[in-house]
Amino acid sequence: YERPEGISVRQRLLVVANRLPVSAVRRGEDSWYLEISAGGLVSALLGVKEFEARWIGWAGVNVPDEIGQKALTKALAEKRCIPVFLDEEIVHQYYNGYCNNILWPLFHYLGLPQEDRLATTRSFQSQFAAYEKANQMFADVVKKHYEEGDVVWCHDYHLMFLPKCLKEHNSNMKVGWFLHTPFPSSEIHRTLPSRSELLRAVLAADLVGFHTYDYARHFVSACTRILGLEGTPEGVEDQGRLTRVAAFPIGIDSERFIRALEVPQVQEHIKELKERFAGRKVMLGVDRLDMIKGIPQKILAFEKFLEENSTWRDKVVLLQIAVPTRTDVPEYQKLTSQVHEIVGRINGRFGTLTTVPIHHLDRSLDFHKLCALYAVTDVALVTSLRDGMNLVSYEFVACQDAKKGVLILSEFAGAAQSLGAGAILVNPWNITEVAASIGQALDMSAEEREKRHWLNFAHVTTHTAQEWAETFVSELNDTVVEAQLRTRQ
Ligand code: ADQ
Repeated sequence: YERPEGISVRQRLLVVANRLPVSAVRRGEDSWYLEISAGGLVSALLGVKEFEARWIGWAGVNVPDEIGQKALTKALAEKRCIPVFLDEEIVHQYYNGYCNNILWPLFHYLGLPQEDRLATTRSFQSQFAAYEKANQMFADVVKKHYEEGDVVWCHDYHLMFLPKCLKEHNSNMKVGWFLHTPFPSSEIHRTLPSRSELLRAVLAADLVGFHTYDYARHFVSACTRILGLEGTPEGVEDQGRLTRVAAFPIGIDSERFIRALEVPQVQEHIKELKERFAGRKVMLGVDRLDMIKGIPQKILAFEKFLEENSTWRDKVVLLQIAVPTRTDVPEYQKLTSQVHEIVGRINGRFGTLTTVPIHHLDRSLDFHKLCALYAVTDVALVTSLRDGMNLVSYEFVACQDAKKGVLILSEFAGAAQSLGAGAILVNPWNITEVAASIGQALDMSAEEREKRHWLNFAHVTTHTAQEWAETFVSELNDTVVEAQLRTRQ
C-alpha cells in the first residue's frame, strides 16, 4: 500500500467520537484508572498511526465535581484524549434515548419494540433537543482545541449535528463525517421526524463517508427525495455548494493480529485451547451483545444443525463470546436473558455429563486470548442482522494463516461486499440455510478452504485501518482544495 500523495504524515487530526477509546473508572477524589474499551470504532482507530491525532469524546462516566473533572482531564491528556463532560440527564436523553433507542435501531432496519413505540413517539422532541445540545457541547470542546490547518474528523450517528455546529462557527474548518453503521434506504430514513434537520446538518461537512457504496447511495437518495437537492456522481449539491459523498470501507491493523500469534503467551493459550477441545471442531462467535448481531438466530441455527446431524453432536463445539454493552437499556437486558435461556435449553438438550455443545461467555476477552481463539477456530459464525462492516470477520481471517478455517458471513454485514468471495454468505434470518452452511463449512475440503482463505487474507492485509484513515483524510484535504478553486473561478 502506498500513501496517497499530498498527505502530510504528521498532520494534526482531531478525531471526535461519542466515546473516547478509554473508559474511566474513579479510584478516589482526584484519581482515575483508564481502561481501553472494546468496539469496532476503537479497534479501527487504534490502527491509525500516521497522524498527530487527538481524541475528543465522552469518557463514559458522570463527573459532576470540578476536582474530578480536572483530574480526569489531566489523566486523559497523557493518552492524547480530551474529555467532553455530559451530565446524567443529557446522557439519558441523548445517548440512551435518541442515539441508542431511535437512531441505532432505525439505521439497522430494526423497528422499535411495540411497548416502546408510543412512549418514544411522545418523548421524541425532548430527546432530539438533548441530541442537538450534546452535539453543541462536543463542538464547544472542538472549538477550544482547534488550530488552523487541523482536520476535524467526526464519527458516527451520535454526532450528525456536529458538522453544522462547527461550520457555523468557522466555515474554513476542514470537516469530515464518517458513519460506522449502515445508512438505511431513504424510505426508512423518511420515517424519522427530524429527517431533514439531520441530513442538512451532515451536509455541512466537506466530506461524508460510508463503509459501502450502497450506504452512500441511500444517503444521496435521502437528500434528493427528502430535501429535493441534486445528487451528482461526486455527492450532493445545494445551491452551488458540493458535499462530497463516498465509500471508504474500514479495515483492521492486520499486522497487529499476525504478529500477536508469535507471542509466547498467545502460543501458550493456543496450546491450552487445542488440548481443551481435542477431537472437536471449534466454531466461534465474537460479538457485542446487541440485537443487530443476530446472536439468538445464530444459536438457533446451531441447534438446528445439531438436530439434523446427530453424528456431529459430540464432535463440534460453539464458543460464543458476547461482551455486554448498553447494559442499562431494558431491551439489551432482555436480549441477555433471551440468549441465556436458549443456550441453557440447547445445552440441556444436547449436553452430556462431561461436555456441552455451547460455551457462552458474557464478557470481553483480552487481546491475546482473543487472537488465540481466532487461531484455533475451524468455523467463524458472523450472523449480523445488519452491520455497518463487522471487524470480527476481518480479525478472524487475519489469525487463520495456519488453520485456514471457514468464515460464515451474513449478507447484511458490510463485510459481505469485501469478503464475499472467500466466505459462505448466508441470510441470518433463514436458520435452515445457516444450519446447512455450518454442515458445508465443517465438511469443506482442505483445498477449497485454502483457496477461500487466501482470497480473504489478501483483502484483509491490504485494506487496513491505516489505509482507510489516510485515504479519508487525503480525500478530505483534496475536497477542500477543489472547493476553494471552484469558488475562486
Ligand atoms: P461494532 O458493532 O462494535 O462496531 P465490529 O466491527 O465487529 O462491531 O467490532 C467489534 C470489535 O470489538 C472488534 O474489534 C472485536 O475484536 C471487539 N470485540 C467484540 N466482542 C468482543 C469480546 N467479547 N471481547 C473482546 N473484544 C471484543 C461498529 C459497527 C460495525 C463496524 C465498526 C467499525 O457496528 O459494523 O464494523 O463499528 O466501523
